[in-house]
Amino acid sequence: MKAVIEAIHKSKRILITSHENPDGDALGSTLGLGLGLEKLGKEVLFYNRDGVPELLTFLPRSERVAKSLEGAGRFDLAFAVDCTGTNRAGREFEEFVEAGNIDMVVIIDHHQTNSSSADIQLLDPGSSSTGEIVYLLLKTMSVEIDEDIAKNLYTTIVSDTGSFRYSNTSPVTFRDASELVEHGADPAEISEALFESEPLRKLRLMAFVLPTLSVSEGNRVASIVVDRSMFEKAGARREDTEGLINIPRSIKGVEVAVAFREEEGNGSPLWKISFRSKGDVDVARIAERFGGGGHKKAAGCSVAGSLGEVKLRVFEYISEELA
Ligand SMILES: [Mn+2]
Repeated sequence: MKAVIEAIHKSKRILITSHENPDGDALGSTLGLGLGLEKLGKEVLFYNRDGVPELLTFLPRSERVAKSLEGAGRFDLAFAVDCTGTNRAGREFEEFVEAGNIDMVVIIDHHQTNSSSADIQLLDPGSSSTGEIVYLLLKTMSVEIDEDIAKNLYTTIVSDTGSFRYSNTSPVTFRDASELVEHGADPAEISEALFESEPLRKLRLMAFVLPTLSVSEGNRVASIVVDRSMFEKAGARREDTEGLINIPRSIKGVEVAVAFREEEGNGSPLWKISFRSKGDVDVARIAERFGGGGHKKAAGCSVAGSLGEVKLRVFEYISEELA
């Protein structure tokens, strides 16, 4: 934390990015941190490879998030927030760093597994969200938390705790949320924006996904599949798969929920796999065996191959972890 604050004080131009296909924690942390740094007189550029999904355009100042780094210039400092490694921010960012456009890179993250791909890493697996760490950082620097910052940071917490339902919800989470509400975040407004503003095409996609639901290991494992044909039939976008894993996760007795999502591969099928754990199974360990990562309760990886093959391998590892 001290090193990060020192780096901020020494910097003028700061770039802030997050992981591709960003969620509420990724973008809320990006914006909350950047708006805070602007209060310290810093020049900030917000960047995300995939931009802002429709669902998150309610985040204050989200229109400032750039989708390209072309002509962005040089930066004294860059933050990759909610990232297990700088590679999570995408190829363009990595190349931008490699080209020498940034003097120092800092990762802020709450995931358990992390690659040491940055100059400084501010990590706390005990935090519910990256936003909680950003909030602590801003408070430590005595940044005045205004309504825009409060709304962004409150959203990070609500997103990553599933509205204070998951096991990462701690007394600190409630304290932080309470303070952010005092600073102007409106819980009802943010909940409606996050959970009751789904595009119709997402519900159409769910109608195709639901019949793929299957259970194994005596109902301890449940999975769903989202393939390309379902996307086409529903007119859905990639971002519409956000939260679909809650379907298998919601079943009584399920300890491990899995979602297989078909990606645009070069010829051969590629599956993006998300894992959620409701019990003691460490799903990061399963994801890591396929070159992915995450934390104990939520992790992901990508695996190439036919669905049948990929499922077989994944379920074998899950079975081992359950045993
Ligand atoms: Mn997060």
